[in-house]
Order: sequence, then C-alpha cells, then structure tokens
Amino acid sequence: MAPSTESLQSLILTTLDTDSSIPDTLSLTSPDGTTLEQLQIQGALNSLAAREMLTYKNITRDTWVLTPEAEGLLAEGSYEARVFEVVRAALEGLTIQDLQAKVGKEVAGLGQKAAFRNKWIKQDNGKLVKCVDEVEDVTQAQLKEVKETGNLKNAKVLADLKKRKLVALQKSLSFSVEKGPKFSTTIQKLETDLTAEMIASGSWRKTEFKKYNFNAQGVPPAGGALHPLMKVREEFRNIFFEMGFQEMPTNKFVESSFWNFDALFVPQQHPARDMQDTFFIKDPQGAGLPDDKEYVQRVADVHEKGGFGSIGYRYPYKEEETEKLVLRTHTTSISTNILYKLANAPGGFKPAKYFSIDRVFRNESVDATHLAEFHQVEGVIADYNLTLGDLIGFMETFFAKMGVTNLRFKAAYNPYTEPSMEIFSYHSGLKRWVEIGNSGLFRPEMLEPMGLPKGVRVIGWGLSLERPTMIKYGVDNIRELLGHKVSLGFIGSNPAVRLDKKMGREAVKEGAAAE
Ligand code: FB9
Repeated sequence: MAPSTESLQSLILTTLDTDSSIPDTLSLTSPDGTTLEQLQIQGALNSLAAREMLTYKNITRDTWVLTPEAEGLLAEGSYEARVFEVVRAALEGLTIQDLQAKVGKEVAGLGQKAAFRNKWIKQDNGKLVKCVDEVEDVTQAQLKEVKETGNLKNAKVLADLKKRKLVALQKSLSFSVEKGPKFSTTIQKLETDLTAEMIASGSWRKTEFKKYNFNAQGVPPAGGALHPLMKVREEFRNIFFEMGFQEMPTNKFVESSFWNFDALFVPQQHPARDMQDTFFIKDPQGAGLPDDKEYVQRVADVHEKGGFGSIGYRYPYKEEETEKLVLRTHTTSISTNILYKLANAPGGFKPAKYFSIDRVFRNESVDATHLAEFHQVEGVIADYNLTLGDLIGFMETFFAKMGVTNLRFKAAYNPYTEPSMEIFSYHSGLKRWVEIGNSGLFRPEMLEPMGLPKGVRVIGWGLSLERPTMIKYGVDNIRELLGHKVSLGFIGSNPAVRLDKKMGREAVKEGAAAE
C-alpha cells in the first residue's frame, strides 16, 4: 500500500535529520521495505520545499532495464544454456526434433544458434552432441549485471542485448535533498485562511500561512454551455453574415394560414394543411388578416383564377381557412412576409438577401431522426433576372462554406417554388448520397400579388439545423441531441464544431447518423 504523503514527508525529514542530506532518494525505503515511487516522493518534496524546509535537485539517469523476456532468461537461464543442459544430459546426442520436444521450438531455435556459436555443442552424424562438459551462462550473467546495476560495462554486448530486445533504456528520476533554511523534523500545520479572529487576536502575526499556489488550476467554473444546436446555428449565422445576408426576425411561432400557406400559393386543400401535418391553434379561433386587403384579394384571386401567366387552382378561396392560426410549419412564412415588405418598401423594391434559423413545427410521426419540431435554416435572395443557374451556383458556394462539395440536384416539388430541387451531397463516411436540403425559384403566383416588380426573381433554399449537428457531433438518435434524455455532460463537454472542419469522430460516426 503506497505510503501517505505525510508519512513520506516525515521519512524524508527524519532521514535528513539523521543524515543531514539525502544524496539520492533511490536509497530511501519505506518503513515496510516497499520500494518508494519517486514521483510520490517528488510530491512530498514539493510541499516541504514550498515551506523552505528542504531543497532538492533532480537526478535523471538512463537505466537499462530487462524486458519481460530477459526476466525469463535471468530466471531460467539463457536459451543456449538450456539447450546445452539438455544436449549434455543426452549422452548419445540428440536429434533436433528431440531437442525441440524437450525445450520447445523457439528455445531450441535460438539456443542452438548461440550454443553452436559458443562451440558448446556440435552436429555429429545428425545428432547434437556436447563439445564441453560445462559452460558459463554469460548471457544470464550479463542480464544479471544489467538488472543489478541498470547498466552493462561492455557497451557492445549491451547494444546486442538491446538488438535482441532483452534490455530497454528507461529514464529514471530521483532526487538529491538538502536541508532548507526552515528545516525541522516537525511539520507545522500551515493556516490556509486569514480569519477575523486571527486579525482580532493578532495571532496572524506568528501564524505560518500556506503560500498561495498561483499555478494551481482553479476549480473549473460551473458555467452554462451552448447546446450543440446553438453552436452550429452560430456557424450558419456566420456563414450567412459573411455572404452579406440579413437575419429575418423569427420570434413568432404562431402564424396565420395566410402567411404560412396562402401567400405562398399553397392551395387550401393541400395535404400539408391537414391536421396530420400541421398543428392548428384552437384558441384564438382566427388571426386578423393583413391590413392590405387588396393584397389578400390578389392572393385569393391567384388561387381561384390564376393570373401572372398562371391558371391558378380554380377553387373557391375561403377567408375563414386563411385566418386559421397554426404553429408555423416552415420559416418560409417569415420569408414571405419579408418579401411582401420588400415589395412595398418606401422607395420601392431593392435587391436583398435574407436568412432565418428558427424552430418550425410539423405534426409528423417522430422517429430516430425526426421530432415534431426542428430548426429550419432558410435563405432567400431577391433580385432581377435570377435564374436556376444562379440558384445552383449559389448552393455550391453556400454548402462549400461548410465543407460540403460535390453536390447533385434532383427535381422536386414545393407548392411555392417552380422549379424546385432537392440537393444531395456525396458523403465519404457513408459512401452514399445524402439529401442536404431543398430549394427553388418562388412562383410568380406568390411574388407578383405582393407587388414585386416584373423581372424580380426570388431563389430560396432550406435545410435543417438538426441534421448537420447530428452529423458533426456523431449523434445517431435525435433524442440524444434534444429532449429530456440529453446528457448535460454531452452538452457541457462538447467543443464548438467548425462546420468546414472534418472532426475525427465525425468522419467515423457520420455513417450511422446520416439518413
Ligand atoms: O437538412 C437536411 N439534410 C441535411 C442537411 C445538412 C447536412 O449536413 C451538412 C453537412 C453538414 C446533412 C443533412 N434536410 C432537410 C434533408 C433531409 O434531412 C430531409 O429528409 C429532412 N428535411 C427536413 C424537413 O423534413 C420534413 C430537412 C428539413 C428541411 C427540408 C426542406 C426545407 C428545410 C428543411 C426547405 C426549404 C425551402 C425550399 C425552397 C425555398 C425555401 C425553402
């Protein structure tokens, strides 16, 4: 059982007291004779040195130590000595097979070679016979010298033993110790706190205080930690700001069906607007419609009769439907409202780039990668004569900022964009294509009723925050990332990720996390 620091300190002080110095702490042995760990001794020396009771210097030396194999040879004799023993005992000589049977293949192999070299044995018509009556196991003696002295006078032999992996160099550290100015054999307990009583009584004057250890690592401050999702959100926000985007205000989870659906030319009977996809608010019953009644009418008209080159949906547009309140199913509702304001801004439309990152709610069946809510990352760019090529080009630029390249685009459908495309990236970890987002050119049926000038096109795209976060942090199940099962340790201990930097674990684990 390792001696306590206190008992080590008193051993050192009593030794110093008797011997006035300790030339090498290797000589120190614990009262129960167990060899003392030099590192533990160093701990005891440090606290005594801090109190100027002693001073010490390091003694580093390279000592040669025996490898486990060499320990075996030291204990049972060298291979060649063992072979010689067996051959000597076999008066009629011994076949190789018999020798191997007796000492094993490896010993027979290694031992023979050395025994031959030492002319201890020889081959005689197919049998091994002894050449001498007795031998001195030089190897064993050499290993013994190394064991006892940590070295070997004959450097050549030492090099050979090293080559045969029988010895290894070990740096050993010990200490030479001298008495210090405040040497004493008793350790006075050092006060660590200056108390009011000490000051009142003045006892502090003759009290010895423990020195401040300014190198001591402070107690890690129990501080908050950003949730990994928020760390990745910051990465996305930086990417958008870098590209000159403005952030849209997203502080409203409850949206009217007008801004969440109708203004985006999503027909009122579209399945996405059913209970099983959207959370409808029971109370209050309905939302006030936008004050711009003409705009609402234009939206109703384009649904019913079309316009702007569209034939519309040709169904009776119901005001009560458009007033229904919902938990927003996408942040595209915010984009729509911002685009409307852009179209009606004093001084008229100006090209703009906006983004939003916030929670959206979908009444969907939850599974390992889906909850009834997720964070949507969305970008929109409004400018004259934007094309599908601009969208594709921009996607490459945008995703390249997070280290995602080699994109593929697959035609898709959204009620509010035409053409629409799903975006895929080839994932080296998974060795397959992963869907990393959705995008499109907003439909004129959505943009023109707002009053956006002819020729203005708006490209938009979106992805989730959860997917990249799960991939970057190697999380397979979304419940490890969100919800009551999340380990706070995971939150507190995870460093912020750099979206554009491949993280070790991530490369490996990414496999499992992807869709
Ligand atoms: O995030 C998604 N995938 C993804 C993203 C990033 C990633 O890692 C990056 C490497 C670092 C890995 C995967 N998806 C979008 C794709 C799929 O996960 C998809 O199955 C699930 N989607 C969500 C919706 O689920 C119902 C992700 C979410 C999504 C989908 C579409 C939009 C936004 C989020 C959109 C949009 C849009 C389109 C046009 C105009 C404006 C907005």
